Amino acid sequence: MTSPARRHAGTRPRRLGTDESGDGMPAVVVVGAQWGDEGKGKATDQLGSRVDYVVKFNGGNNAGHTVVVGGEKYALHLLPSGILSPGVVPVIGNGVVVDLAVLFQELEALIARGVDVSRLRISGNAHLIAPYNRTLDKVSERFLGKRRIGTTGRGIGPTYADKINRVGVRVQDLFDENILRQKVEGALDQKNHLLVKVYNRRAITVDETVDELLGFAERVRPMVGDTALELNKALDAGRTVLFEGGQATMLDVDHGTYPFVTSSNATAGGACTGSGVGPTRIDRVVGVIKAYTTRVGEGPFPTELLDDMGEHLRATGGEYGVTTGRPRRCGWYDAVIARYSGRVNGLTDLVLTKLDVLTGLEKIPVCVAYDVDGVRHDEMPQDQSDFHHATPVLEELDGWTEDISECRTFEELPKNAQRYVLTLEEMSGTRISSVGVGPDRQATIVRT
Ligand code: 2SA
Ligand code: GDP
Ligand code: MG
Repeated sequence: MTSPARRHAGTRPRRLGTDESGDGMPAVVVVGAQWGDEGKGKATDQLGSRVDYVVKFNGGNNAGHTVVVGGEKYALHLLPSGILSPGVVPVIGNGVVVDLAVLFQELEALIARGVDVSRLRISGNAHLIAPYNRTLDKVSERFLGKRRIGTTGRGIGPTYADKINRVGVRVQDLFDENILRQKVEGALDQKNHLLVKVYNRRAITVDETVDELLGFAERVRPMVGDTALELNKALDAGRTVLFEGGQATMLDVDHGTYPFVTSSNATAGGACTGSGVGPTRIDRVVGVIKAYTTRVGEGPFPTELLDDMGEHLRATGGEYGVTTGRPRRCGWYDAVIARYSGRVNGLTDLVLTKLDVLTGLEKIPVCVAYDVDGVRHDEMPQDQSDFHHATPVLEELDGWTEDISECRTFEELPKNAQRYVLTLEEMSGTRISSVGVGPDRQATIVRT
C-alpha cells in the first residue's frame, strides 16, 4: 500500500524495516497476537530506536511491558514503551484511558532514572479513569464471584463503559472546572446509585472527585494537544510513527474471547480509531507472538497446561503479570489463534518471542486445529461454546538442548530450533521476521 505520507513526503522517510518493494515504512502498528504479554514492550522498544513517534492507542495502566536495556529493567504501564528511546516523541492517543496519578508516578520514576520524558504528548480527547471507576472495577469483580473476568482492577472497563455511555470525563475537561463538575455530577448520579444500593459502599462526592482530578490539571496541561493533527502532520513531513498496542488480539472487545476480554480494541484497527490516523496511512502491521502461549485472568484457553509442564514454562519464562504479579496460565503454541490473528489484524509479519524458553524440551507439541466433540475445526470457531469445549489437535516437533541465547543469526540456531520456527511460520500463515532469544534488547535474530 502506498501511503499518503510517502506520496506527499517532503523528505524521504527513515527506514523502519523493508517491505517486498524495499521501500521505507513510515507507519507501523505493533499488536499482541495472543492473550497479551508476548513481549510487545521489547519489540516496540527495538523498533522505537528507529522511529520518531511511538503512539499508545488503547487500554491504560492495565498494560504491563517489561523492557530490558543494557541489563536495566523498566516496567511500563501507562506510558508507551517508546519513551525509553532518546529523541522519540511518545504519544498517548485518544483511545487510551488515563489514570493521572499513575501517569505522574511513572513519569517521576523514569525521571529519577535519568530518562528524558519531556516530549510526552497526550490527546485532549483521551478519557480519564476517575477514582469511582477504580472502585467500581474492584467491587463489581468481587460481586461477580465465580463469573468474574479477572480484571487488573485498574478501572479500565468502567471507564470505557462511561465513554460509550457518553458520561465519560476527558482530559480536556480538566481545563474548564464548570464542565468538569457537570460531567462528574452526571456520572456520579448513576454510580452512587450502584455503589450504595447494589454494592453496599459509601457514596462518592462530586467535590472529592473534582478536587482530585483538578489537582493534576496544571501539570498535565503542557502535554495536552490535538495529537491526531500532530501525527498526521508528522506523517506528511515524512516522519516515522509506531503504534503500540496494549493487551492483545484475543483480549479485543470485538474479536477476543468475549466476555473474557479487556474493554478496548487491541487489534490493528484500534490503532486508527485510537489515534486519529486513517487506515490508508498504515504500511505494516506486526503481530508479536510467543513461541508458546500464556493468558492472565479468566476465560477459555485450549492449549493450557495444568500439569508440571505448565509450571515449567511459567518458571522458565518468568510468567508473572507485570501489573498485578499474577501467575500467568501457560500452554503450547496455538497455530489456530496465530492464523486468526493474522486475519483480523491483517498482519504483514510476526515477531516470535521467547524461543529460548523452550530450550531443553525433548518434544514440543504445537496446536494445529481443535477437536470439538469429535469434529475437527481448522479455524477459530465463531460459536463461544465450541471454543470453550475445544481440545487441541497437537503435532509434536523435535526440541533442542543447546543454549540459543547468544545466537544472533538464524543460521546459528540449532537445526531443530530453525525447523520449529519455519514450521510455526508455515502453520501460522504469516512470515516470521524476527525471533527473540532473551529479554535484552540485543537478544534478537532479525531474519532478512
Ligand atoms: P482489564 O483490567 O479490564 O483490562 O481486564 C480484562 C481482561 O484483560 C486481561 N488483561 C491482561 N492480560 C495480560 N496482560 C495484561 N497486562 C498485565 C501484564 C497483566 C497483569 O502485562 O502482565 O499484570 O496482571 C493485561 N491487562 C488486562 C485481564 O487479565 C482480564 O482477563
Ligand atoms: P508485553 O505486555 O507484551 O509487553 O509483555 P510483558 O513485558 O508483559 O512480558 C514479556 C516478558 O518476556 C518480559 O519480561 C520481557 O522482558 C520478556 N521477553 C521478551 N522477549 C523475550 C525473549 O525473546 N526471551 C525471553 N526469555 N524473554 C523475553
Ligand atoms: Mg504485559
